[in-house]
Amino acid sequence: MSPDYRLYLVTDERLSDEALCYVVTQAVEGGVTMVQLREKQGDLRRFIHRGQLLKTILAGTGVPLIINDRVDVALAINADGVHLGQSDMPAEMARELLGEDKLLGLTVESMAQLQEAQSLPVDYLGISTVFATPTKTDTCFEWGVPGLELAQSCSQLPLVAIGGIELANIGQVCATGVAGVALVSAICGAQKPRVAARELLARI
Ligand code: TZP
Ligand code: MG
Repeated sequence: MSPDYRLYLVTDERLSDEALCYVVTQAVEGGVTMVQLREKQGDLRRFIHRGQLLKTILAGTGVPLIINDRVDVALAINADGVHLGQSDMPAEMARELLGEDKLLGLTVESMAQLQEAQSLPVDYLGISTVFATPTKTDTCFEWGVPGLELAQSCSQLPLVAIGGIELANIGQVCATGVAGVALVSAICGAQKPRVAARELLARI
């Protein structure tokens, strides 16, 4: 069965362990189809610990757990996949280590990267960033909706759009035909993550 990328939650590392577990539990109840654990600042122990917490929460839900950046963490906790950036381990090496059964995603930040990625052994591409977002300020390019349409027409691989996506614009993003949308603040920052996820899903 092909993965369901439609509503892809990327976690906010500022959440405490308790808040992280709460958000993910609620978001899954609300219908998120994929969860990525994203930890940029903390140490490796913390990353692994939080990965184990989410593995427990997601067990039996059918929602895959993807680890951001780190193939070793994904292997250590037997997560369902890895999401790489352009400066992480090369996709070929990650695929070699992960085997064929794990999901592998790669962020692309330009048309050139999108085209280059078509021949890589990845399952999907993250299109970053669609809109400017305070959640990630070191981005170099905004695709916008027209850019997303162009990307979609050029890619054989499923695309997951990320950056500044919220209830107000998710409809126009999904209308481009992308396989999914990835969000941090629209769910992690919501008072009621379950309600937020449900409302977002309803617009997809
Ligand atoms: N990569 C590109 S934009 C982004 C990441 C991790 C953050 C998206 O966060 P938000 O809050 O959904 O705009
Ligand atoms: Mg990365």
